[in-house]
Amino acid sequence: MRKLFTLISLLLLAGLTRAENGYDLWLRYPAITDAGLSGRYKQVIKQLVISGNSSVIKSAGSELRYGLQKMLSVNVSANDQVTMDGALIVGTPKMIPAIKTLQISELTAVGQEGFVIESVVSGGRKATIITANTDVGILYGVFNFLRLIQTGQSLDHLHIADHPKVTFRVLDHWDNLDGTIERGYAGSSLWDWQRLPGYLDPRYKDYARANASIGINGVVLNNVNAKAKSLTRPYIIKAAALADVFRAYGIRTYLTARFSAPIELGNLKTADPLDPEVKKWWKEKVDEIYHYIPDFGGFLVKANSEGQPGPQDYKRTHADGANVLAEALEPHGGMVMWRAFVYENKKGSDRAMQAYNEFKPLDGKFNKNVFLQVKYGPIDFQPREAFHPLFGAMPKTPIAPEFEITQEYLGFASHLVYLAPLFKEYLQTDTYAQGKGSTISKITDGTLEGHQLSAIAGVANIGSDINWCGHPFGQANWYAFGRIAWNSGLTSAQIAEEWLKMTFTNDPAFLGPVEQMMLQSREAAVNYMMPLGLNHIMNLGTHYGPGPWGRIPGWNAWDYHRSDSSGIGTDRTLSGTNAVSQYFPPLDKEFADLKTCPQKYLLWFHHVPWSYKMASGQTLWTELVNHYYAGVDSVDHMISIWNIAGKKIDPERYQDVRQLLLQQKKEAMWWRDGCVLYFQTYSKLPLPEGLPAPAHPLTYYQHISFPNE
Ligand code: GCW
Repeated sequence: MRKLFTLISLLLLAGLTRAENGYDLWLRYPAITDAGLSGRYKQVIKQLVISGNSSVIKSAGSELRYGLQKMLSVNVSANDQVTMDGALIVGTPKMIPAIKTLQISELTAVGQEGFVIESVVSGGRKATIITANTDVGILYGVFNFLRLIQTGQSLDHLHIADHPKVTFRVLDHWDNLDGTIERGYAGSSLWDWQRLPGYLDPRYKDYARANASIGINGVVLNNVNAKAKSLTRPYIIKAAALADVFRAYGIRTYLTARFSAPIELGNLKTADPLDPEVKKWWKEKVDEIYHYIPDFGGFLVKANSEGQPGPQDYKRTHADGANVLAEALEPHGGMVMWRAFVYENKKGSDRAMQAYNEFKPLDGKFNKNVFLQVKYGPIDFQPREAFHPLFGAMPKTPIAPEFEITQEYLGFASHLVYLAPLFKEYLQTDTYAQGKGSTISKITDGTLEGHQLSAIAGVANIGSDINWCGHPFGQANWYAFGRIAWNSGLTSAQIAEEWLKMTFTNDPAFLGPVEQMMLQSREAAVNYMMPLGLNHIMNLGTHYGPGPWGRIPGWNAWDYHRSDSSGIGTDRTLSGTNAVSQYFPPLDKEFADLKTCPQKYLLWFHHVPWSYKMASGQTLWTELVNHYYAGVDSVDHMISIWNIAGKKIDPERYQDVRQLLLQQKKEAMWWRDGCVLYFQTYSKLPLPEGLPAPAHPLTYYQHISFPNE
């Protein structure tokens, strides 16, 4: 009888619990089942004292109550007096006298967005305070406090003071007004332009919560390949409705600006940035936007790149172009994020050099509210590139690095590739711009060149899929971008662990192995796709799957790998394009010398003989092939980890990831076998001993078609 009862209640429970579909991201707040731990937490949270009326404080309060309710089943009602031990006091010193009395000295250092969380004694009673100078600081403090509980940390003797190192931490959406997303692999756009502004999808708020929880404070709503229509009044009003939702989470809204909008919308004859009518048009357009979106963040602009209009159409410079927008935005406190992603697809020119050549002479010519937004590498979000030589080369211009969170070149939403190691690899890179220690991280946060304002951007991987990102582990990249934008000193392992705990479970039998799996995943992808500095050898049309043999009008993968009977790789030394000269000493020489060039950049900077002896003592050919095989082996390893550790979580997400890993394995082999067989047609060398031969001839791999091609 009792057994039957248990069975029935279990079935009922199963019916009531929603299947895990990933929608809740890292904000699941599962109930804490360890009675001892939850008991200790409850001692600290017997009472909630929160004060402030702003929408941001309301967001903080409701998140706090929601999280505590779900994790600890405590229904703390807010009141304004501390009446017992175990109060959680939340607010700025201005709003809460009890906090003011404490005179928290750390508050001076945490600035406009930082917070302090501290265990204190207030009026003779034990309490915990979450305080800040501003309401948004409180919101970030609340998310941090909840994270302590989510990740199983102690709430006793807290003494945390934290603040972001970068001013503008922005997600760039490449969302089109028709609902499609350029390079988006997680469904269609979240923004329902048709039903905005009247209908506000509840997901807008959940999206804002997720962003605020990791400190993202800006979102660009639309694609850099922009339509002027997004600047028409109806669309401004739609954007304003989104901005109203995001504002309550400390997020400012930005738009992309199509440079020819004065012609397309204003019926002007020109978009020449020095034309007085054009200046007037932008000024009035910007004033109009601020009427509807008073805290509008500004414009992100792609100009004179891949067919987009720009100032060069009128023989003006990028600085002239950026400044006309900057002048219009400045009185309102808005920014311009001007992209440095430019290249002309001309034979004989080295694409990796163009942005530097075009922008470096403009240093010092941009208005003070302009950022130059620079991709991490000079080609295009490849699995690994040499870093962009513009970092450090324009000390008078604040530079915002641009990362791709969406996996355009890293297996879309099918491959598990944890990107924190990639983000960090670039931020830690030393440019030597002002001697040793001139890291991209210091250029980004403004400390190296003495800029007050700083910015960082990530191209979003978010869409309408139920789990937001397509691949359950794609969420980790969104999470990691925010955390690293906040503090680039966090390690990839720390971030992975936090995310895993909050997203899945605190079970160490899951955490240890799965964290390892994540940490090796980016190098695995580099290995099976483009090792040793190879780049741009994917299928040229889809950016999916291998295509070192690829040719489409205007494009030739060979231009990137340059294989011939003598060797492989692009000579960017003095005997080649001399791109090495764009780097600061000693890097220029280090990269130029085959012996000192870091192996990971080898084929980026050099054309290397197949028989060249590598540091390992093996020939280049052997080592290249070994990298490809090691890449596939790593995916095998990831699968074996997941097969065991993955069982520690819910069956839905376990199966989801398992299926995707199996697909990744198949495609890693497609990459490996296709590339090795193709390069073998040049090297004419046998596979290193002991490696299994590909299952099919080269033509088989060359003809694997990809849906939607
Ligand atoms: O990576 C390339 C993409 C384009 C993209 C462009 C850019 C938005 O293939 O789809 O366009 O970069 O960054 O502007």
